[in-house]
Amino acid sequence: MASFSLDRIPNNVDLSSDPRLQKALELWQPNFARWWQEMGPSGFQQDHIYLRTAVDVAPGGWAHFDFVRMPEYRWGIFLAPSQRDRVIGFGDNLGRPVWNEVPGELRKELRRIIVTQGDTEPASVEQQRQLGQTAPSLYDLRNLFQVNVEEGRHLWAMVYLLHRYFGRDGREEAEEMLVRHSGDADTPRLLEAFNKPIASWLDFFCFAMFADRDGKYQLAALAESGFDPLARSTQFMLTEEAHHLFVGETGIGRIVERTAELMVQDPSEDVTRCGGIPLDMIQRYVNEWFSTSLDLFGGEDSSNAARYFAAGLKGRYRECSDARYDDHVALESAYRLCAPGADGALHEMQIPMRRAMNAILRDSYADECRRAVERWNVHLRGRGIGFTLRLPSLAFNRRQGVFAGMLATPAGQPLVAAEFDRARDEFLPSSRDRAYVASLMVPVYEPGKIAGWIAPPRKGINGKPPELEYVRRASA
Ligand code: BYC
Ligand code: FE
Ligand code: FE
Repeated sequence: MASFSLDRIPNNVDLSSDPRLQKALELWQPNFARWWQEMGPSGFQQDHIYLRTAVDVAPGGWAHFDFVRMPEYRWGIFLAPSQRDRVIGFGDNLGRPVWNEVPGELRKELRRIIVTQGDTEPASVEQQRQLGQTAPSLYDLRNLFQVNVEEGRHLWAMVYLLHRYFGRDGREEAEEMLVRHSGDADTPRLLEAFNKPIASWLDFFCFAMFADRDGKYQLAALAESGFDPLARSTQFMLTEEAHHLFVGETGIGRIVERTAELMVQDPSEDVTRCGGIPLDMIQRYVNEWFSTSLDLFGGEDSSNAARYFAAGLKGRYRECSDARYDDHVALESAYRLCAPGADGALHEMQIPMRRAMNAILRDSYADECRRAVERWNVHLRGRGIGFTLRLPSLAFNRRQGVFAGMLATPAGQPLVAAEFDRARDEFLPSSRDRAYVASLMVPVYEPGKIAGWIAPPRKGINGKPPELEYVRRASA
């Protein structure tokens, strides 16, 4: 492997002027390279893949597309341009200048936010490690790797902040990012969704649709943080995130389209007989990944979230950038929280607004998810199909927050354990569903060809045709 030089890191943070930081990153980089080889995409490392690389932050020209081998991808460090005289937009420090160094009294909180964010990025790469072996097309294979290298860059973004602003403990945290592994019994990733297997492409598309979208909302909240380097770093990460959400939403959309096509061709036939994924099965995967992703918002009633808001570290979705909130202090108001009471039924109660910040961010997220699901339903209705895909209730299948441990139907109806056990396989992917989906996962690596369970993409990447050879196999 070519010896590593910081010149190879595209950056706009003037890395070369900070020898201490440079040295720290030079020590970390070989560990990252080793991690990528051992835990990153299995196979394909010698192939030439049509990838986008971030090379700048200018809106029109931030990305460069070319065929590259993944180990030679140039993981860069970019901050969005600083805004002059930017002030904190919410909480107790409202109107004060943003911080360019870590305030001592917020060090612990900031470190925790950055570490939690950073941990998810390599975790997702680990979870998706085997998917290249069963890609439905070269177009999809390329999209998988695009997402993977960009999650790698997001790790670099958080590691840069740790190295630059947190000294010795930041460097230790950066090391830990490569020591914890998704699903590891002793050193798992920090958040539950990032320890679950992503076993099939249906899981992958659901993950990109729902978990990456949590990423969008968390990053958007951090993009308005009073700690300016975090705000500028996450702002730029959001530009890449849009593609990840596109991969998820259009991935599920294309499966829905293919299933609809099979249903219209032969209305009396079970689509599994012609290799399609039935809509009720897709619904169960949606139930699973939406509920898992809701857990990523943390507790609905959270003193941590109240502290982050009070300090000006993390607000609501577009807290400062649009007009949806008129009160950025949020000390006088309350949030109506629906939660299970002692009787097991759902009741509404009031909690102080600041403690509800996780719930409010989650509400914005769920609204956006609902709009996307509705786009799939428009397609089904257009085909004359009566089935409607739905997001499950906030109360369904939760492990975090007020609904944790409650048993409910996807519609939110409380159940006792025996009822839930009996109906479980109607709500969540069953072992039969998983075996069936797994049976469909056979690789299609011929340019322009597509697996039978998914419709082809409408467009290719970066204006190229869909049938371009997006991955040129080294040994094919
Ligand atoms: N799993 O007050 P609470 C992305 C813990 S995704 C396990 O309820 P808080 C991406 C919590 O740590 C975006 N543990 O919530 C997507 C706390 O523990 P302690 C990632 C959990 O603190 C796809 C306790 O429960 N970014 O980028 O407000 C591919 C009570 O906490 C979970 C961020 O998350 C869970 N799900 O935490 C690639 C942003 N939820 O302190 C990438 C940074 C909560 O009692 N993180 N706990 O030991 C945060 O802002 C917050 O830490 C959380 C919510 C959003 C996670
Ligand atoms: Fe990311
Ligand atoms: Fe992402």
